[in-house]
Amino acid sequence: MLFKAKPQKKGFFSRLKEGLSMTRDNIVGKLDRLVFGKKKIDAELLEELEELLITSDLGVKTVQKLIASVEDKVSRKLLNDASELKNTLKEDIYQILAGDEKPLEITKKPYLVMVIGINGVGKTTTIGKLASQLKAEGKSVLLAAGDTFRAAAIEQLEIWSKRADVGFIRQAQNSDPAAVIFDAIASAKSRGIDVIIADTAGRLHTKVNLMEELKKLFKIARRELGEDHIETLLVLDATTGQNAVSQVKIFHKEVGITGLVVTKLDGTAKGGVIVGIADEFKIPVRYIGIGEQIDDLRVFNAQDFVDALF
Ligand SMILES: Nc1nc2c(ncn2[C@@H]2O[C@H](COP(=O)(O)OP(=O)(O)OP(=O)(O)O)[C@@H](O)[C@H]2O)c(=O)[nH]1
Ligand SMILES: [Mg+2]
Repeated sequence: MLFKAKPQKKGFFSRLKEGLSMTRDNIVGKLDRLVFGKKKIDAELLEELEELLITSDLGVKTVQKLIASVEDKVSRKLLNDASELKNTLKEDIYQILAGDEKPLEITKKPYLVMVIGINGVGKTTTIGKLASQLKAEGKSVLLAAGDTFRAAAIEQLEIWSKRADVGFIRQAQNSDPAAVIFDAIASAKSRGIDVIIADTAGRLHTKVNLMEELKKLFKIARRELGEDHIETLLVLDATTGQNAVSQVKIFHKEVGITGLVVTKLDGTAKGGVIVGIADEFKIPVRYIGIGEQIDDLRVFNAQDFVDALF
């Protein structure tokens, strides 16, 4: 009799580690090469370190902070040898990320998760993954097709709703997205649904009329449910690097972001951007995306992240 071993599902941590491999190579690989064979932490080494971190998308302000911390430790003789740099940085980066670790808590019913962001960052995919996770936790979920611009967008969300085995609500293409949200809320209330997750059309954060439309969605949602029933998740594509920073700024100013999702960490060397964002904005990173499959969304955990990175 022939036995065929089922492909082992890789452990949680090893999948994360694999996903972050390009970023790890970019930051830690370069760091290893930088300190290799060196002993003294001198001005020249610090300058090279600064450049290395900046080219790793950590963001200028954050890098200056990290360098200042290294200098401080060197001057206080807490840090003496170049070989200790890696651990010091790991600890400092952990401290930054830990401040942003605050998992999404669904405390009200129905709860509305509004998923926003620019085109192609991974909103719809993230919704599918999140729906599947919440369903596995025993919650009833309804997906709302608030991206009414493209018929394909509505269909894409419907496919995810089937994959995740959750409810789905839509209207015709080009209908008012505010009406879809209104409908979804009414339906969730009458059916006793726990969580609505609303898709929205990708929009350039610099396009004024699209931002106005988004604000209208929030106005309806807040009126129907109240602020404390709403999580506003901004989805960011890690491959865009520092561009993500300006997206956070503008979306936050316009509609108020309560959580972030950083996707596509698996396909990029620019994952360091998450450190800069955590440092600059006090907005929790709720989830990270490390692949296209339904189970490739992780609750953000600072310790796991730095362990996988270093
Ligand atoms: N490698 C990788 N790909 C991802 C991840 N998340 C999403 N994608 C891919 O990114 C592409 C865009 O994803 P969508 O979910 O359609 O993005 P969107 O923000 O809804 O796009 P629009 O509706 O056009 O604004 C798809 O090919 C996804 O499979 C991720 O974490 N890793
Ligand atoms: Mg979409």
